[in-house]
Amino acid sequence: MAVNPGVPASNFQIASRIESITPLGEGNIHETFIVRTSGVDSPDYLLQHKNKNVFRDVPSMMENIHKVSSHLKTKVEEKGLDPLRHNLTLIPSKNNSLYFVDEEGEYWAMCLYINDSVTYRIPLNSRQAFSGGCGTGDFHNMLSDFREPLTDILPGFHNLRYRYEQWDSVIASIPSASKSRYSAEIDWIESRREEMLKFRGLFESGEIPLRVAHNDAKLLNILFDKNDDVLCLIDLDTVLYGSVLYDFGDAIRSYTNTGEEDDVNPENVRMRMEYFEAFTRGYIQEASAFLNSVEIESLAFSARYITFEQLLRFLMDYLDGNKYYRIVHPEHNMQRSRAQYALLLDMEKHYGKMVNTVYDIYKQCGK
Ligand code: GN1
Ligand code: MG
Repeated sequence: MAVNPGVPASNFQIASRIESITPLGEGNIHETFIVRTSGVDSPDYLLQHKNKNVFRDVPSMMENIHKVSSHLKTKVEEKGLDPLRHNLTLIPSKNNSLYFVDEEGEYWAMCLYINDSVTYRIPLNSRQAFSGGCGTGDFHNMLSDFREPLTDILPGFHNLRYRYEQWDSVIASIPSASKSRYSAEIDWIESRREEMLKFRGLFESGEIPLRVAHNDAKLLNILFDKNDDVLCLIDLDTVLYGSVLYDFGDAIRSYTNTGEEDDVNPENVRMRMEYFEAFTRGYIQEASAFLNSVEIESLAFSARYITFEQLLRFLMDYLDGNKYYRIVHPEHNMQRSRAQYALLLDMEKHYGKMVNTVYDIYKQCGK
């Protein structure tokens, strides 16, 4: 949808004059703009047009973000760090709301743009993967004493039992010619049903506890500084009670991929064990203090679980007529799904090594 960000931008509490508004084209769901202001010392901002088709309760989403970022702000200040750089800062609207609704009923939100920060699609070196692990573990650690209620704005988001229900109804709704045409791809999903639902059982039994998670902890959602240290995790739209394994798994999916998430050529996509090792080392260093033994034992499988979930969701959206994700061309969701499938296959191949790596690192941490 073509939208005009000018009116919403001017409805937030920005002190200085707006100089330019330019699109930032990374997200699969929302539209994001960078709002530059005049004056050497005046900050810039990120403006987002929220996708209300995916996020049906934007007010509750913004309230969740507000609660979590306020908690993180206190933690960051306790460490003596600058919360304007080490945390996401929401900018209220002119009528003191966490969002602005335009004349067409579209929702907008704004946060501070953090200067001298970098995001990556693929890590440049192991040091970045290690830092990412520390940053993600630290994020979970800071939230481990968060006790406020959060509205579950995306019920079943990383719940594969729920995703299989959605999948079954999509498969039941498509013509049999499509089922034959995509039988190989459909088999990717069917052949893993049992193992994925068995793993799901660990969440359902409570052996894997409910904890606050980011739920979209891919590499692109981590801000690094120029020294490859993590500033903070961004894009908090999906912060919900869930499992830290969703974040660990999504991080491994994105950090270890040698290609793009939607690589045109699945041959480019492999799992890089070196980055798995580095991320895991950083993560365990920060998070071993509060993780239970089932969580530790499940770290390696969580990467397969989340990678599988992503390829299922991309494929399901493709078969369902591309209603959910933003796409650049009609085959885009299939291309994403194929690339993620290539990654899953390589993870399955390396799985034994992944399990041993987690075990060795955990032992070295003296736990
Ligand atoms: C979507 O829009 P973005 O990139 O923040 C999706 C995530 C996926 C991700 C894959 C609400 O996030 O679940 O992991 O694409 N967000 C939602 O890149 O579905
Ligand atoms: Mg997101």
